[in-house]
Amino acid sequence: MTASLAELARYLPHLVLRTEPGDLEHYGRDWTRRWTPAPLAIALPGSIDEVQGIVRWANAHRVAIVPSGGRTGLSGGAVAAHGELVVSFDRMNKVLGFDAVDRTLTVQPGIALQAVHEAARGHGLMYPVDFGARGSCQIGGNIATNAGGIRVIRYGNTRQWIAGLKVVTGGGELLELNRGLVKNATGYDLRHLFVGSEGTLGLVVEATLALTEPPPPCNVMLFALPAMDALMRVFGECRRRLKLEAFEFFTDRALHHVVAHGAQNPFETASPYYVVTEFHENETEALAVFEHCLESGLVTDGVIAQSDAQAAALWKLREGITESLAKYRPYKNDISVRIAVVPDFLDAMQVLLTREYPDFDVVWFGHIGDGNLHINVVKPAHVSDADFIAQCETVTKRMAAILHAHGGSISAEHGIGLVKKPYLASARSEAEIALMRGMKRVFDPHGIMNPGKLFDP
Ligand code: 2HG
Ligand code: ZN
Repeated sequence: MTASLAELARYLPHLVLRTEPGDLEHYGRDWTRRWTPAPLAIALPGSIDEVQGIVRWANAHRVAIVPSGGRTGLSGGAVAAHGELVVSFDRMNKVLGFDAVDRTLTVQPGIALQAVHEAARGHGLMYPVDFGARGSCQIGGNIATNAGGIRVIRYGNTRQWIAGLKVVTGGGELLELNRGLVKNATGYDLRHLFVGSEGTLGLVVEATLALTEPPPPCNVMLFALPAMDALMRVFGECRRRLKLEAFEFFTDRALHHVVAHGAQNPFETASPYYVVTEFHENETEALAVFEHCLESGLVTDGVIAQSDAQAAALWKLREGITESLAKYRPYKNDISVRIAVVPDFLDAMQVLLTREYPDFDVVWFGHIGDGNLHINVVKPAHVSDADFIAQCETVTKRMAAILHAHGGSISAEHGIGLVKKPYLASARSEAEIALMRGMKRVFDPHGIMNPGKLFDP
């Protein structure tokens, strides 16, 4: 143990500190698996006081802090590869309170998203942000990245559900932001600055989440589509006639991987594109939409779930994609454009990717109803890791230029972290980035909070 760590242990005698190699490895990385973890130690605070104590100590010793949730991030935001102190919220994972009148749930940052869902359900309500990593990701990380997921189309991103936040800034102050108020016209809403700040301004130590009514029982339908240009037309039809909870797409390559990983393909013949959609209406209205799309040649096949088990099996085809690809450690892109621009943008992307990756396995899927596309590129066996990353980065640079031309964003919901840092300027102006740097200096005067993420120090 270094002298400064020994001092931290003396200063906060109840703080759990870990330095075993297995822990350094485990807590030093996220799902990107590109960087070798090398943190100084792992601190597992049990209270807000301990978090403040850690930040004070880190400022005094100029030790960098990497906040750590479930580490399911895909942009390297939770990577600790340079002797940082990882602050994990694994021990701060409780529900602190529920308010039936305000319909809010107050939680510690280390609670898993799924546990938030269960707690809300236990009160007859719903926390609507949802995505595949729900069992492992933590609410603090969701807030730090303004996580999106499969129900943004109806409920919006995490930001919309944050009624209040307690944060410890990089300077060590404890701020209580918005305190659950519905209306609060008192100047800058600092709460929203912390949502999506990727741990660069401070640490979220408590969150008050807004809850809502659960939807009526929903139906889940899977469509097979013959061509990419049918996608947005099917979306238009579904959005016009159905109250959508989700509208997600994936390609035949995605289906191939997810089926190889154990999911069931309900179709006998292959199609290039698929859509899974969930909506409030009954089967009759859904079948009318399906028949209209079939007659117009927009879809070639479809299945409507007849039970919860079948609905889950259809969802597995979409939600299982990331896990089915994990063993290849694919290069990931998470991009967005305005919904109106999606068709033009898809055309431009198809030209780029067909030209740049003629023989690569390129897997497209995502939240197409939000204009958010995930593009995973699998490394061919004959290409080295370094050449693969170099080629993907060249293509991403071109993609960033196309995005810029279409007014889009290089990161829709995964954050910038380390992976997308070189492309930040394609989505944010020089003036914006300068202001962001200035804000970091205000909240984190010694630059100890997640340095090197989002932009270079
Ligand atoms: C999803 O929508 C996640 O499933 C992960 O955002 C996307 O693995 C990915 O690229
Ligand atoms: Zn996603």
